[in-house]
Amino acid sequence: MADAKDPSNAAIADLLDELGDLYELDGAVVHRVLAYRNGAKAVREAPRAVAAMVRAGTVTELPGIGATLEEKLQALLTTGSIPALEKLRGKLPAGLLQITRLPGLGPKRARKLHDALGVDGPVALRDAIAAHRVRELPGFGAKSEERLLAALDAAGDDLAGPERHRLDRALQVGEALVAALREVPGVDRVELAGSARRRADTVKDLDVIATAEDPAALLAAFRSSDLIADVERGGEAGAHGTTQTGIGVDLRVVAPDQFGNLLQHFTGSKAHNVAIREAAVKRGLHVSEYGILDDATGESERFAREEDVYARLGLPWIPPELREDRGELRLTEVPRLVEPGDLRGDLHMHTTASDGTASVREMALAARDRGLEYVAITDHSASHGFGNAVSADRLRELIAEVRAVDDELDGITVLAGSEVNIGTDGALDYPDELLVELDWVVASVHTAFTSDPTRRIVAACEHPLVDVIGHPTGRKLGQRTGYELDLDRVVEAARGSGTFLEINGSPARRDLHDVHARAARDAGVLLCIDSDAHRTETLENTLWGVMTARRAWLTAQDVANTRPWPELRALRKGGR
Ligand code: DGT
Ligand code: CA
Ligand code: CA
Ligand code: ZN
Repeated sequence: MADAKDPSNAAIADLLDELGDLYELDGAVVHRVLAYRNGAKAVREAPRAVAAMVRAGTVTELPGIGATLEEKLQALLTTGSIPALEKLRGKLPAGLLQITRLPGLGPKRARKLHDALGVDGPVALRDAIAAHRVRELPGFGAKSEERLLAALDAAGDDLAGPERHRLDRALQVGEALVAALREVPGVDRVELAGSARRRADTVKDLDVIATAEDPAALLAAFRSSDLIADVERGGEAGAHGTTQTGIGVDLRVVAPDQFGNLLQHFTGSKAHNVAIREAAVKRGLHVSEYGILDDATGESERFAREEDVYARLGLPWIPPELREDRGELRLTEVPRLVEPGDLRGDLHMHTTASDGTASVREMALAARDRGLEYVAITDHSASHGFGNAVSADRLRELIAEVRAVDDELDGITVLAGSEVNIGTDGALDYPDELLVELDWVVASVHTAFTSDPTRRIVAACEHPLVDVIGHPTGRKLGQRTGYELDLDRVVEAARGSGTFLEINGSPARRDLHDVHARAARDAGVLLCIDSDAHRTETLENTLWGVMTARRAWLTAQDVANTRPWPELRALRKGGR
């Protein structure tokens, strides 16, 4: 922690976001608004103290932070506030910002409500709706009132935003912290426990379990780590802090001979632990975080190794990803879960042809460097609406480009594909004569989420040239829950037609979700783990997909793209 009084990165990012929102409400030009949003994102994602960078004069090294933002941050650190922010806060009420985040409103319309009706927040908005005053404004109607009321109800206390953190962001700082603590002299073992170790989609806080000959040195290192913004409490046995990125950390220092018990306990999940205790009682054993008490002897046993905790209970060591009380205690032998190294291909990625940032050749080379045997280039079709629109003619050119790169490069097979939008009628963007030219077709819903997505996805499964459904539920962690989908019908359509379902590895998606992916596998559907990379760096997204697949109990056999391409090619239903 650089200086006890410095604001954390998360706090700075919130201020920049607020500035962006207030400027937008104030009607500022769009690039100004974006500058603050980009700056907020850069600060939020920076693992080390941004306040310290401002003091050192190096903050403009962060992408998206220029001289203007640097000046605002300097003011914040020297005076404790940003003058422009104070001015805007005086002009625009805080409640107005909250309601701009309601779906269907946004800054322009929120501003109209404010200026015409004096609406300054959620309470005033409810009153205005009840009095039917909103519908009188141009651009609003009775339907808007209904929708806004529903949005207010759905938002509840949560208008301010989500409190959980995406796993990738939690692991970025969690793993760096664990690595740093392991380096401290006098420290023996440090492990991440909790939901982060179970590779859940999101985590509330990080749990770190450690043993040390010199606990004081460990705690001192934790307090002074520049990954940690602030330590709220602490004693000899542990501490509770917050990372620069705004994630809580529970650090517990334990005796070496109990490390296994505590690691097991704090890895959870709670449901898994409850099930373990209930099963143990039947064997005359009482499990707690401190040890296992045997009724027969009255003796409590402690274990340094987690494997020995499970062995004492007559269980195989259960991989953390399975510890959700979903039947894992009935395993006599743990299946060999899929691993990153099992993936031979990646069948969903974008290039500059649509909304990616790298060329076909660059993506192929980067994939080869990562050890992949094959990739499919799957740019968006025309109706996707973002990036360059790939018309049918453009797709023909792109296929030729892919074939040329494939001929040129050794050591990687480059396949021509597309991520085709599923229209509201369930139809695809390209004619069948063109789709049949492709090696791989991903079909996804990107538009009109409320317009019967189940029927559309079922129709896509039944299309003979569709190989896989991309990000089947459309969820975005912390942003939207996904379309209202009848997953049983989708799984049944996929099984009946021989269509694969994707586990999209983007850490914001991880879609299918683990529970659904497991149901799909149990029904006999093969899953594809894809990166959906839009740049060469995010080819590593398949790692998050593998984590989801492991939580879904999948083996390499259950994942289509662990096979060599000739074998997978023969499994496609298309028969082309
Ligand atoms: P989260 O919400 O993402 O932080 O999820 P966890 O699983 O990391 O939950 P957390 O941090 O509240 O607690 C860490 C672990 O400690 C949890 O997975 C199991 C264990 N634990 C916590 N509270 C209880 C409890 O009341 N009973 C039992 N049996 N275990 C608990
Ligand atoms: Ca936790
Ligand atoms: Ca915790
Ligand atoms: Zn997509």
